[in-house]
Amino acid sequence: MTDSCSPPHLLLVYPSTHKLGWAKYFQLPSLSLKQVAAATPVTWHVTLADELHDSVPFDGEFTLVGITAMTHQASRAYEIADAFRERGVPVVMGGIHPTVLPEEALTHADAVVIGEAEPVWETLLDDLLHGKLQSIYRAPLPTGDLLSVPWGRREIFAGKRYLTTQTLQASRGCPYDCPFCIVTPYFGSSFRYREPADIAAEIQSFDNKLTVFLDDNILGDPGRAKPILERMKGLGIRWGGQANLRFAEDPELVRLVADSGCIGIFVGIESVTGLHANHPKTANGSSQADLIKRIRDAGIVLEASIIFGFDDHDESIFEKTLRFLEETTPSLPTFHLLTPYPGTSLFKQFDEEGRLLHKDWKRYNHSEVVFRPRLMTAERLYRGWLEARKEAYSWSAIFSRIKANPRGLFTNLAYNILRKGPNDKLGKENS
Ligand code: B12
Repeated sequence: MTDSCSPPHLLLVYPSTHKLGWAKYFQLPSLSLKQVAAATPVTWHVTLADELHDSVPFDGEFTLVGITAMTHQASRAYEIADAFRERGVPVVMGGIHPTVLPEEALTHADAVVIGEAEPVWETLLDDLLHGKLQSIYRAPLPTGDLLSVPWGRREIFAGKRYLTTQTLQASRGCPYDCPFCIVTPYFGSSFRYREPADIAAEIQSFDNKLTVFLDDNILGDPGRAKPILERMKGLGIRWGGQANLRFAEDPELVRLVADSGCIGIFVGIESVTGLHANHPKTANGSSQADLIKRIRDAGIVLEASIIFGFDDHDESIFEKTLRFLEETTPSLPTFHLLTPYPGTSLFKQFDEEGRLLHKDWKRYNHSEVVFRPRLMTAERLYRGWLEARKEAYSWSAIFSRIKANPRGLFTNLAYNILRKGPNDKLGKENS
């Protein structure tokens, strides 16, 4: 603990389950902790320990330790929390896993923040300093369509090398309510956008051109996204973000995305069999192939994310998906194993049907099958996933994608080559 004269000291910890080698320099730092730091009063000294880069300073003098956790990080987060509490340092946990399972997190922490930190964080810190820390701080479920958050506190990343620390959000929330996703139930069923002027001002405070938006779906509401993109046009940045394919139904939006400096967009195709009839995320009118082509023709790198393991997937899904990718040729595909995260309707369904193989959270990582698939064995699903990755990153598949995406040729080639290594080899260690 610090003495009463020195400023209170907060240690924020990003737990890591594995070491990454050189690849750690190409990661994005935790936006969650950047925003928790930003919401912390300036009277506090804030230090970050990102386990990808640092060892956790267990013997440092801290007033409070704050730990974030997605589900696959939870076990490591609990180990770290236990070690600090053994030394008498209070621990608060936040992030998606403690938000969904606060009682579990409280067996390792003194307090848990449920939901977004901004509305409750100052109260929590004040309570701590006055010796009346509560165990649960529950932020209200977000409503409305406006988002007001402080600019991220980037200086906590000083001295560490990342792809960029220039990450931000233009919006939070998503109404689509996909069964495997946690966003709608916990972060609100509307798109909440920041004021375009505030976003542009934050971007202008950046030193370099590369900017990454970490929204759930930055283009989800075209009417709100367009004024933001209009402002970005003049800023000379190069940006990447995540959206859903339907944005390409609006040719004006696609043009604005390209003109505002977008170099790459990550899109959840999810399943080539469609999510379910009439799901709002599934494009209607234009085919997925048309939309992918429209993005490609605008010179935007499109990363198409595919998930294997839905209940209508049998062994033919791997072949169907590979043929779909051959026909539509997005710049690069990524493949995930369906993972029923706690708090989602998928988790509830599989739990009720007795189909969860275990609740060992560190294995809920998109690279292991943690449930019994309906139309094939878990082993077949795992093998099909590995084989599809290998085939999609064969040289011939890469070259046909590059040929179909002549604009941005070098960027496309570089992305594909970087991805080839991890996708190429069969075996658990490469997943
Ligand atoms: C951006 C993003 C990413 C980026 C992360 C970039 C980065 N380093 O910041 C990238 C693309 C790398 C990514 C990767 C993955 N992601 Co992701 N990602 C998101 C997304 C869309 C936004 C997260 C975010 O930064 N939000 C902005 C911040 C400010 O909000 P926040 O994280 O909620 O944090 C707030 C509160 O939770 C709270 N809080 C958070 N931590 C703490 C800590 C303390 C002490 C306190 C007090 C409060 C607090 O306060 C914060 C400010 O309000 C979310 C969806 C979502 N809305 O959560 C999915 C999400 C977090 N990702 C998810 C997953 C599964 C993954 C992957 C495992 C997928 C994969 N296999 O590829 C990987 C894991 C990567 C890893 N590092 O291990 C899941 C997690 C589900 C779960 N239960 O674990 C989510 C929820 C998406 C979903 N569909 O369900 N992801």
